[in-house]
Amino acid sequence: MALVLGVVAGMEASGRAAEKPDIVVILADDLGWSDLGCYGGEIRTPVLDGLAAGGVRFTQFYNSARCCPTRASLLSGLYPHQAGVGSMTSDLGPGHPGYRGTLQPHCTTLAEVLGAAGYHTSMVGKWHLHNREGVKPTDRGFAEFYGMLGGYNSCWEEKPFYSRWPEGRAVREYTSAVAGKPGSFYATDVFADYAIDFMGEARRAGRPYFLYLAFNAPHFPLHAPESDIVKYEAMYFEKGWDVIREERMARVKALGLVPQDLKLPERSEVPAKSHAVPSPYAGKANPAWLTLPEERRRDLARRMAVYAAMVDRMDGAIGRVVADIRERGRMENTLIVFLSDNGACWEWDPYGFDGSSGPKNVLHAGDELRRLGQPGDYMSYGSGWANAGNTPWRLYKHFCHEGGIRTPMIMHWPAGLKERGGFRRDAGHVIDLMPTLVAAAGAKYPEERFGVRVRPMEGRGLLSGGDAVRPGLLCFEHEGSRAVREGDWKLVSLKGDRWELYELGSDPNEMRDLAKTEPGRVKAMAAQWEAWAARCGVEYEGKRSGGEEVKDSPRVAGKPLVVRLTVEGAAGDGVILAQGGREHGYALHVSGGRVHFTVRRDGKAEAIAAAREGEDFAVTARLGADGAMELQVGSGAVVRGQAGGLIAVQPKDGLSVGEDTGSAVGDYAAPFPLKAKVSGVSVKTGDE
Ligand SMILES: [Ca+2]
Ligand SMILES: [Ca+2]
Repeated sequence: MALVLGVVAGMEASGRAAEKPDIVVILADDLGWSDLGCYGGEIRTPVLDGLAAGGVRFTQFYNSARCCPTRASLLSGLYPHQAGVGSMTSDLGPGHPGYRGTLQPHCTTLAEVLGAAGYHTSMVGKWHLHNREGVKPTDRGFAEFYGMLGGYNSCWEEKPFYSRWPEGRAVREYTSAVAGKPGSFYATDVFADYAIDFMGEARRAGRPYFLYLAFNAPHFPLHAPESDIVKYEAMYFEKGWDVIREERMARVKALGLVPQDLKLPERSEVPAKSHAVPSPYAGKANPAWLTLPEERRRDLARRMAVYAAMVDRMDGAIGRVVADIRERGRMENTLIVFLSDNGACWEWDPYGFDGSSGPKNVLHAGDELRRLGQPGDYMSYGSGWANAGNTPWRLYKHFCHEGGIRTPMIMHWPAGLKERGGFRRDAGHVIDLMPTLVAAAGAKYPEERFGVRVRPMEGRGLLSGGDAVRPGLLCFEHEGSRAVREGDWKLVSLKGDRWELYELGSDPNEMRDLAKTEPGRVKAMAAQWEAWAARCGVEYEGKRSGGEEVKDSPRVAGKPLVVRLTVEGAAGDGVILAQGGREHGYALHVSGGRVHFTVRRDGKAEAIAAAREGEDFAVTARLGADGAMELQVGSGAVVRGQAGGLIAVQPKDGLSVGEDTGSAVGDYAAPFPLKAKVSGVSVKTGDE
């Protein structure tokens, strides 16, 4: 009734729309599940702990595993691929509607919906949904923006990374004082300055406001003021990640966030399959803290201390925003939401990285340690600490296991929520924010946007709820990691791997894989995931025909090969699969109604071809130890040839499916893309 009055009766004497809450959505970047005090962490976060104590914490809330897809999903109320951001900001073209790298015309945003309901709309912080003309925050419903249009960069340098939109708006002076210097730039503090400005603008205009405050903390490069780092450095050196994991485990139980009989899993593995970098730890568990030499432990303790300082400082910035709301007497009727866009970041092994996200790591010692976190430095803290950050869940950001997708989630709204410090134990997802905010604001979700039909919301409102099992499915896919959850059952896989099955009610941290004992359930849930993927425009990477290069290409030098795959819907010509180019490599392509198998050695190509039947067919191609070539398409006869030997050198161009990246292996002009679905790709090397 109150909401109806707010919409229909319009304004109070003050000019303010009656009854509508102010709304602040706060997003952290790469924050682990148990980093906050109110989620079991040792990092000091009194402000967020206070919001949790006066509101509600969700124990099973999900994001979409990575920056861009979560932001697209949160803002649109759709699954990321539906919104056009199935991966990151690369645009794969109109043939790949789920992978356009930015929000598409057929989705709306929280800002557009709330703006249409009379809200003043502003955004401060990290956008990461592309900076092209026409897709910036101010093109997608936010009247004011200050922050970072891209994904990540220094917290210490404003130019060229941070900007104010619309163009021509005045740039303010900063209140932040770092190292005793007033007016200095530190992104987290400056975000609070702008947030307070924008809330003030809305009040002066007599309008309720929607503020989206998306911190780039604690994403790498890890940067924080020294005064905050020193609070943590000695403690992390003394305790290390093993003690921290145990302490967090005890606290998440004491807080009632997880079942009392839950066991702390082994340290998570350092994933090998998606590892861009050779590391001695790839495919193995993170090492025990005390097995590391003291110098390494000091280096890693400093890295974690900088990370903790970023979180600590972010809590302080949120504190300034909350204090401003409180001073105006608006805490009662302001809906504040806090969550993280993905789990803690493991890139790419236990030692972290320096310079950029890649293979370089520097062991800093002595006075050099003080440089970590300061202007000019660029580093991250690695998989050992990320594992502690996600306690008690497995794996990390990027993946669809719980450590990648489960986020802390706090809602605080005394006027609208019954909870005061309680929990919601039913599963939630970032797609739920749209229906929640639409309901809270008395807004209307549109059917059309500039004449384009808008897809219906995928989520469900969060203004009421409790312990009951969420009906329906929650589905996930990011760069080949997949999951589907129905009730307490969860089917999940790493990229290119088989499905794992868990019953999260009794096994929330995915320790007992039931896939072998419940094959029927695996099959049924896999079919549900496939149907969701087809409905939402997911192109599973193992199948994508868009021609993405496969990471960790097979080592083929000097080895016999067996390539197997299935092609579906091949209407024309193009490359099915290729590894290598003009010097060395092998490829399968379709041309003139035939499938060609090419092996190129030292620049010289040998090819054989077999007729295909129809648009769907399986292919098996072999290169034997003696250079013998075989090709079989569908149930046709095996065609034979002779390459003259094995491919002696590992090709420079990686394995690509659906096109030939770089230079061409076969007799065609690269990339020669194939319009078809290529699935079940297997490249076996060696004698088998
Ligand atoms: Ca992130
Ligand atoms: Ca190539």
